[in-house]
Amino acid sequence: MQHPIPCLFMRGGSSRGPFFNEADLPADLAQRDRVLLAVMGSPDRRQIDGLGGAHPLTSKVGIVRLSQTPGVDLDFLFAQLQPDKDTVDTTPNCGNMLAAVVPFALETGLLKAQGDSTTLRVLTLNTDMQCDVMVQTPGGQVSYEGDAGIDSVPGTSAPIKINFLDTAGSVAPGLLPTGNVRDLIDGIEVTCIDNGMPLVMFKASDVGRTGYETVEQMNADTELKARIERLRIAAGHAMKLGDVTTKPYPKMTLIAAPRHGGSLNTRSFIPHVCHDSIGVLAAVTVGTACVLDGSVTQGIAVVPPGNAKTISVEHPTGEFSVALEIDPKNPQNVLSAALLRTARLIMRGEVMVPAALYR
Ligand code: NQM
Repeated sequence: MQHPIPCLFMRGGSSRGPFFNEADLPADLAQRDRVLLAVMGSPDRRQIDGLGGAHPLTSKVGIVRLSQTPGVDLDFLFAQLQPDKDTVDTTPNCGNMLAAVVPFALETGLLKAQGDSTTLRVLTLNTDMQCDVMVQTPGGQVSYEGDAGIDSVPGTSAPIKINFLDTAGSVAPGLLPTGNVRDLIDGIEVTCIDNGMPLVMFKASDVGRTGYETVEQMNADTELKARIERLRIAAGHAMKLGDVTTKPYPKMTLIAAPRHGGSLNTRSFIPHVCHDSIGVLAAVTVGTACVLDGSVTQGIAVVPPGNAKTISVEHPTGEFSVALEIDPKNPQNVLSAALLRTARLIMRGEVMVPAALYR
């Protein structure tokens, strides 16, 4: 006997995974996590017995419900699973999966479209972060057709605009959790920063790399991975995140001068696999570091003038533009960040898990 669970399988930005209405999952969290592991087929490197795609970016789950918070429409809980581990981590955010939350709510009738476009306020429960998400809804239906392209996703689709309202100190205690804009940790100059995603940023040249290596070269570089894991563990303590050995954060970001007219070149480890592009809130956090005096980006990043800045974060498959609004009274204070994503409903139906999980 198997147990069916209603589910939409969706791409959100450059991530993908099953989305659930919270009411369709067990209320008991330990049981819910066992169910999610079965849904994805973890732990198993290939996730052969589930929906997971054998990569952290395709080992993600979205859980949605109507919000009870005044002024907020929807609550979103993001769960990061790993192909080969039995962990279900709901601590950090995912700005990519977030892009599919409003389409999910409209597709499943949780809420109704407002006109040709629909803007809803979403609270990400992982870090208590609010944002406004605007999707195209011509004729009251979610549209997935359009000319918005995002790097590392083939083709184009309808644009989804996300405006983040409060991102500082999402998981770490504050924007600069060590209290400094720059630290020397394990012999390397780093900026430890969290404007939506805890990151440790450092110059690729400080670990003997150019920063322009391919994803394949980065993933095959066991010496580099061991070096940055040592740095990550030390930085985790400095960022007051405790022992991060088994945690999916902080992510590690190698930086170098831009090469394609952007603001900064990056290679992002999430945290043990090199990202094909860069996470949404990782890009917001990198952009924020670019405007902070004294960060490790200084002297490398090309930052446009003015209080409304677009920071173009170069990554292995293109660039990610983040529009930052800077506090005119304090140029070190980023007030909000806006960006463009796309999403697509891939499949709707029921995912089957062993009935024994419900006994
Ligand atoms: O930073 C990858 C992704 C992410 C997370 C990761 C994300 C974000 O690309 O907001 O989107 O850093 O694990 O989906």
